Amino acid sequence: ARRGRVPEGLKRPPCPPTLPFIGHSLRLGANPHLTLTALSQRYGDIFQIQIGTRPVLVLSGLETLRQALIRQGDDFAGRPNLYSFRFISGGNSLAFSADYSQVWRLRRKLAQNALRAFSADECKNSTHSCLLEEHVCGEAQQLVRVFLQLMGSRGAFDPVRYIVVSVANVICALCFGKRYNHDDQELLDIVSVSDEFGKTAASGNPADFIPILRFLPNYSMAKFIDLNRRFINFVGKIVTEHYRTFDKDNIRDITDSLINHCQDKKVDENANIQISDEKIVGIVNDLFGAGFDTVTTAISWSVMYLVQHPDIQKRLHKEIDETIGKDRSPRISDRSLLPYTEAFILETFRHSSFLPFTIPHCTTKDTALNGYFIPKNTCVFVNQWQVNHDSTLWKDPFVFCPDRFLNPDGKSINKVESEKVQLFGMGKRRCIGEPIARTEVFLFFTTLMQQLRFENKPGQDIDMTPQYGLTMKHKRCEVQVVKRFPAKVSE
Ligand code: HEM
Ligand code: HJJ
Repeated sequence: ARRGRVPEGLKRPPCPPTLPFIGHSLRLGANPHLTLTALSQRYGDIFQIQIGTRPVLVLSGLETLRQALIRQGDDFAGRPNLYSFRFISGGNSLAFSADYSQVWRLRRKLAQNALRAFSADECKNSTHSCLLEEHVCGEAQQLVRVFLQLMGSRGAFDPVRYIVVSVANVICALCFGKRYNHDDQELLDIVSVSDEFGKTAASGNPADFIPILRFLPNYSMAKFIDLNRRFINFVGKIVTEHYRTFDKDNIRDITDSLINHCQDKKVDENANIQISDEKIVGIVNDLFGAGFDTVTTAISWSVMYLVQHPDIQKRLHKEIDETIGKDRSPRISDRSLLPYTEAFILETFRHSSFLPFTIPHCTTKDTALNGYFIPKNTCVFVNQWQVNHDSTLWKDPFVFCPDRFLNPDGKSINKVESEKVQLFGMGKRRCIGEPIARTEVFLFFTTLMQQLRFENKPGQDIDMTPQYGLTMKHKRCEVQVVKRFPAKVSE
C-alpha cells in the first residue's frame, strides 16, 4: 500500500506503527472517533493508518479540514469504493456511491433544486411562510399532543419512538406527499433500521477493509443487506404509485418533480449527460434516509440535554415566553429573536457531535496537503468530532455550555464561534439538507419547549455515552413531560 514514489519536496504522512495483516482495525476499537482523536494529538492533523488491506488518511483540525475540503475541494471530493456502500440504494446512492463524475454533479444539483422547491415554496391557503414551516409546525403540534396523551396513560415514555415518526412525516410530506400515524407498523419497521444502518455504514467498519470478512458468515452485514432491500422496497412501492398517477400539470412532491425531470431530460441543456431514470428517481432514497435519521437524532439529543440541565431549560423557557409568548406558534422568522435557543442547538451539535466523521471521502487525483504527498484513490476519514472537542478551539470542550456561542451582549450569536462547529461537512460534498435540517430542528424544538417541560423519570440514571455509528445515538430511556400552560379553549 506504500508503494510508489513521493515527488520531490513532499513527505509521506506520518503513520503510527502497524500490526501485520489486521492493520489498525483492532486498535480502532469501539470508539474510532476517540481513538483517532487521541492519535491526532500525537501525530498531528494529517496521518495515515492501515485498516486491513487499505491505507486510510485521517484528517483533523479545523484549518486542515478547510484546506482539504474547500481550498483543494476537487482533490478530496470522491467517495471510496467500499463494500458496504454497494448495497445502499442498490449501489446507486447519491451520497455513498463511488461515482464522482458529471453524473454525480447533475444528480446533486437535481436533488438540491427539488429540496429547495418543496421546502422554501410559499404555501397557498395558509398562514405559514413556506411549505416546510407548515409541515413541521403541524407535526410538532401533533407530537405535543401525543406526548401529553402518553403521560396520561403511562406516566413516562421513550421520546425517540415518537420523534422519529414526526420527523419522518416531514420528509415524507416533501418527498411523497403523504404522512403516517404514530402507530403505523410499515413506517415503524422502516425507521427502526437506522441503528443497524448507521453501525455498518460508519467509518472504519472492518468488513469494508478486510476482504475475507465478506466471505465468512457475517450477521451484521447480512442484516445490512436485508435492511437496504426493505428500504428500497418501501420507497419503490411509493415511487411506482407516483408513476401510475403522474400528471405533469400537477407536480405534487419531490418524487413527481424527479419523474418529471426524466420525462423532459431529452430537451434539457444537460441532455449530453446520459443518466438513467432509475438514477434520477433513486435520489429520493437518499433524501428520505438522510431526512429522517439525522434530524431525529439531533432532536433526541436536545431532549436529553434538557433533562440533564434543568437550569438551562429554565432559561430557554424564559426566552421563548418573553419573545413568542403562549398565544401563537413559533415560526421560522423567530430564529434570530431567540439567540439562547440557537446557542443551545449549536451546543447540542458540538457537544454530542452525533455525526463524528463525514461519509468517507477519497482523493480524485494525486495531490499534496500541507507538504504531504497523497496518492489518487486514498480513502480519507474526516474527524468532525475532533474539531468539536479541540481544546485549542474551545474552552472546556467537554462542558455543555450554550453561552459560549453568545456575544457579550447576550442578544446575538457569535458567528465566528458558530462556524467552528463541524457537523454538516464542508466543500463539494457538504450536506445539501443543511438549511432544511436546521429549520426543522429549530421549529420542532421551540414548539415542544413552548408548551412542555421535560424531566427525567425519577430514579432513572441517564447514559449519555454516544454509541458509535454514522450517526451516534444515546441509549434509549424514558422521560416525563409537564404541560406548561392550561389548555386553550380551542383544544
Ligand atoms: C451529506 C450531515 C440532514 C441530505 C451529509 C454529510 C454530512 C451530513 C456530515 C456528509 C458530508 C461529507 O461527506 O463531507 C447532516 C446532518 C443533518 C443532515 C448533521 C441533520 C442535522 C440532512 C437532510 C437531508 C440531507 C435533512 C435531505 C433531506 C444529504 C445528502 C448528502 C448529505 C443528499 C450527500 C451529499 C453528497 O454526497 O454529495 N449530511 N445531514 N441531510 N446529506 Fe446531510
Ligand atoms: C440512508 C439511515 C438509510 C440511505 C440512502 C439510501 C444521504 C451523513 C448522513 C446522512 C447524509 C447522507 C445520506 C444518507 C442517506 C439511510 C440512512 C437509514 C437508507 C438509505 C447520516 O442514508 O436508516 O437508512 O438508502
